[in-house]
Amino acid sequence: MGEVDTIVAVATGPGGALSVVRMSGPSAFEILSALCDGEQPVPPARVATLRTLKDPAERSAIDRALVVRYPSPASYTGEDLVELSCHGGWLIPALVCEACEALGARRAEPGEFTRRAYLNGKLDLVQAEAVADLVEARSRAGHRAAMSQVERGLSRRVGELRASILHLEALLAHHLDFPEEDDAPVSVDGIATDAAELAGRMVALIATAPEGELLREGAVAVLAGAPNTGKSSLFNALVGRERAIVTAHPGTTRDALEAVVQLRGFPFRLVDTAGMRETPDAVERLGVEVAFERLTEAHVVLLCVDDGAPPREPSFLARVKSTPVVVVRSKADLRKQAPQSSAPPEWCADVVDTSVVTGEGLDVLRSLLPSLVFRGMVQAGTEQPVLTRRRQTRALQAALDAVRAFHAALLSDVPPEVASSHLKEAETALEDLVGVIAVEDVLDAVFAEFCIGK
Ligand SMILES: Nc1nc2c(ncn2[C@@H]2O[C@H](COP(=O)(O)OP(=O)(O)O)[C@@H](O)[C@H]2O)c(=O)[nH]1
Ligand SMILES: [Mg+2]
Repeated sequence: MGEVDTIVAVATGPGGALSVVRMSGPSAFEILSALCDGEQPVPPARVATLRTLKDPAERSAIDRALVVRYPSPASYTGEDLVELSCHGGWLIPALVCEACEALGARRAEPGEFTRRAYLNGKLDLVQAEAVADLVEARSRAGHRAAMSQVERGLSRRVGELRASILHLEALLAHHLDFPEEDDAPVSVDGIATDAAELAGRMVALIATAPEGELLREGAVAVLAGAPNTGKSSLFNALVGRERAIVTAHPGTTRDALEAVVQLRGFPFRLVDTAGMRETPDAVERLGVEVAFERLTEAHVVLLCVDDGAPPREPSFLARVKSTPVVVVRSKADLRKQAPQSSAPPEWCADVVDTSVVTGEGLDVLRSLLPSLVFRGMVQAGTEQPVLTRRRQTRALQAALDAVRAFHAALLSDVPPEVASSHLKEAETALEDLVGVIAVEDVLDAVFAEFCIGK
């Protein structure tokens, strides 16, 4: 790695009343002094101090800003870091950055502050990823998962798994050292049982991945059904504003409209489609094709029907066999008598009567959709650690495969010394997952309960 330089960037979004300019690196304090033209006293560490920032070339004032100095290592990046709260808008933050650049700083790359924080051991990789998710969260559940990862929820869970691997290694070492002991505390069978238990915990964490990954993207909920069955009206009611065009004339929605909504705090991408029907109209037929395409990426389908009759499975659902389907019997306010409630047919998850006129059934849908798509999180609560990225899932899967290989090797004729190489693999996979781990605390935990040297 080359010489570390000093980076600068506007940390806040453009156009606000205030902006924060951040600068990190070995020259940060020097540049700050020059920015304050060397005459104003250097602000004390970690105390917000008012300073006039000056243009280094023209010596003219750019802004009066609150300056905070964070000496290394007690800063976000672990380096000397300066935060300048200046006036916002479009020009001032840019001028402040340019002034810092003129004094020797370089514009930061995206994510570079957090990258430095990781490299300096301030965050592990999972936490660093979660910082990005936190800023981009668009649902409360997504926010909670990101916050829990920032607070090391997932890192701790991975740390526990890693400690269990080290424990297996230690048991194996003990077994190899004292194989003949009659009352040996560790038998091969015992180690195999522990390995199977560990694999089970890994499986449970991996099982959170499909839902966790959807927290960032949003689950796709597609409104399908024949024209005029109230799809667009339902879309508008769930989105909460008049987005889609609603008309009494069948076949008006020709495109697929999409809106991001939160249902009980979970992110959904609600997709309104053209009705599914045979039509001679070329434009409408295109819409029907788009509807079919969107169906294939749905995580849940809302099949709208506008009579109270027992629903029949439409042929197009053959395309989405494994996706849960909710039958929405719309326009309930128009029906004279409540339709008989019977058990939903086996091809659909539930049947809900709705009316956008009275609001009937809308709350049922708002709860039902998260419970179908985010079932595990709804049941376990959103405080449990979940995997939210492909990278995390792949690493954990690699670790699981290695633990299973270890288990299989133990129970076959493979010498235990050889079997143990699989444990090393599993360990490496988990290390890759969180980046460098503080090995010390893991080792401490292992040896506290394992008194091999007594
Ligand atoms: N009374 C009543 N009319 C509805 C309801 N939902 C939709 N409609 C009417 O049914 C017609 C078709 O609705 P629309 O949402 O455009 O159906 P789409 O073709 O499936 O998108 C419109 O005239 C709506 O006003 C409802 O819950 N109650
Ligand atoms: Mg429509």
